[in-house]
Amino acid sequence: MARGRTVRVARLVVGGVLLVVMLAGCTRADLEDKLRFGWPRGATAEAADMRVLWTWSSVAALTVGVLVWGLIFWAVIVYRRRGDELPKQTKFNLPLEFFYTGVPFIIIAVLFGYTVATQSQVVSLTAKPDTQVNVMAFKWNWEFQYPDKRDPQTNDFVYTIGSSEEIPILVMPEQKKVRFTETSNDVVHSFWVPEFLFKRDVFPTPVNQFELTATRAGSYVGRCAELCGTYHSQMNFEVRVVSDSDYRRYLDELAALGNADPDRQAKALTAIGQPPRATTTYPFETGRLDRAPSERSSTEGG
Ligand SMILES: [Cu+2]
Repeated sequence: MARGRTVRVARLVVGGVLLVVMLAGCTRADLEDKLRFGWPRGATAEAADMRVLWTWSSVAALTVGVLVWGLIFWAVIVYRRRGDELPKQTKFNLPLEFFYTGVPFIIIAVLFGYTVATQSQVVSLTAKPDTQVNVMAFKWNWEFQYPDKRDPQTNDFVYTIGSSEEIPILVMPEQKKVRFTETSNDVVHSFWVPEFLFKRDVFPTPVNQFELTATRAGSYVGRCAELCGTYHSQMNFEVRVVSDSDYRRYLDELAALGNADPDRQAKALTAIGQPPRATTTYPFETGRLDRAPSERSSTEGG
């Protein structure tokens, strides 16, 4: 029996050493990135913060799981039925009951603490963000104002606005803290960029504010995530994450064109070498309810 135990201990030690050697090759960030447990690769720094919480919550859950499975199999194997005699019957075990009430409470308290810490980090506002975008939602489109730049003619902030023909495009700089300030002109909408793993309701009042740091240049579809009426499902926009210098040039172009130019969004995007129209979504067809039922059924399958 002593020999069996020695072999078991030796195996554990070798396994532990191998694990340490394997993990030593990774930095903590590498390791966390591998241990995603299904968490999507978000395009913001905030999405990465939330990923860390998810990773370590999953590790904690698996640790508890392995322990519980271990105890179950141990009990099943070690206390197999040995005969017809009933095992000793006990009523309660006070220390054990305190233990299995106390330990889960400690676990949820720790998880709760980390959740609150991550949440307040993700929604925190810095004293001085790198730039700001005002998001105005209305039935059923979006307007994006850039308070960093004014139209020299009117002295209003430069802005772009979506229409039935054009998807509104929110341009933001990469690797910069962007403060979003949301207001609605009518009902409650919700600003949602799925690849940012972030969503925030847009109220007529109070104003909602949050900050995001985009970590990957690219085009990301944005949607309204609050049922706001007939064309709610078509209330799409696009976020274009560009370099900081392109972002500044975009604002300069908007200011040069002026808020009166209806085609300024496409022109300013072209000027900074970006596709002039949205690439992730398209404007909805406004005329579809005007058509005869027979026409509708032929294109929409009934
Ligand atoms: Cu909406």
